[in-house]
Amino acid sequence: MLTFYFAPGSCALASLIALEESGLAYEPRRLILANGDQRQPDYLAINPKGRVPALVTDRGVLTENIAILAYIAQSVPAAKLAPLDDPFEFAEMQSFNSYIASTVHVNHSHKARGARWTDDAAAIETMKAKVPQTMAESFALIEDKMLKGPWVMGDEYTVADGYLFTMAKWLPGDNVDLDRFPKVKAHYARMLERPAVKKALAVEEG
Ligand SMILES: N[C@@H](CCC(=O)N[C@@H](CS)C(=O)NCC(=O)O)C(=O)O
Repeated sequence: MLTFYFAPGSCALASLIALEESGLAYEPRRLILANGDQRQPDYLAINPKGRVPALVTDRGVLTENIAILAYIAQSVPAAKLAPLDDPFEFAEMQSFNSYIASTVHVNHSHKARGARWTDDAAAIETMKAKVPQTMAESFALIEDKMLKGPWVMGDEYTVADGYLFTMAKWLPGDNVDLDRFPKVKAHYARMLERPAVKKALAVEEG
């Protein structure tokens, strides 16, 4: 049995959606980041990074959305959550997921986590102020060049869709209007119709 550690409102939603799409049995464990649950010794023993998500498997703990998403997709080929038989397409999907993890998510983190990069209070404010611009620039790129439609990879739904949905959900809080990106907005609405997404959002709510 898998155990999945997540926090409401976090990037862990991407992996939570994938778990629900896969049909894998898992036990959800909810952390509250604002309470510092992720820095408690019992959680650090599971994930020393002090971050969510973490997926406990019978072979060990997996962290990082990109790894967890690929693991879920490969564990349940019948769920068709990734182009498993095509190395190029699989790499394209991972390229999308890597852009989300290494650029979009990092843009967003400058709003509330500036202290990771500087102790200078003025610099933290400057970083915060830049978030609407960097998020909008990333989403313009996704809208114009990356989201093939109707799903990220084209006709086939993949784990990348839940990751895009998770980032798009953050846009209002980052002061970016989703209406600026009609393809992303339509994708977001399409995602909300999926039973697995509804279930993941309900699990997140607790
Ligand atoms: N690259 C990691 C990022 C994980 C991450 O930063 N998670 C955030 C939530 S979105 C977190 O746990 N933050 C808690 C903290 O910084 O204390 C992934 O994609 O899994």
